[in-house]
Amino acid sequence: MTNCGALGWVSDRRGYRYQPRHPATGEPWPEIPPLARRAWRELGAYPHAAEACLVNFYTPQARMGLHQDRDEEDFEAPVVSLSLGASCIFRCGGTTRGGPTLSLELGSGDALLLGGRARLAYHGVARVIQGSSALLNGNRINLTLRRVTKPSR
Ligand SMILES: O=C(O)CCC(=O)C(=O)O
Ligand SMILES: [Mn+2]
Repeated sequence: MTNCGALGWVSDRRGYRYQPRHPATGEPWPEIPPLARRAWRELGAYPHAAEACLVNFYTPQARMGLHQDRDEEDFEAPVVSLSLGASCIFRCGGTTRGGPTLSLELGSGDALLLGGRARLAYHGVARVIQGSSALLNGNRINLTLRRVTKPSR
């Protein structure tokens, strides 16, 4: 729904891409909040900064289909995902579409890392759990932190 960080994930008629400015305002995205940067540093164990922090907003009815995060250049970098507000049922499978998945509940404050062999795992949000949190009026926010470009080593 929106982004912070050096690069934001946008979609329009031309497709999907990362870009440094908000498509409507032309402004740079706001900085990634310090607590989210700290989660990236401490959980990600990756020696370069996160460049993108996608902010997904889920109404109680919203879902996200199974997909891989593979529009980044460096799969050595993990994806760090932070959940806020309503809990959800998160599904995670292997690296091929259609394989078995496991379901886990993500609550407010939970962090999930897709890294190593799981970096390209298929994943998605099966549903938001109603009545699970007093925060955000039954809605859920997810922050997804990613390294987009390959660092020059
Ligand atoms: O909302 C979530 O927990 C997952 C979000 C996600 O997979 C994505 O934005 O690529
Ligand atoms: Mn994803």
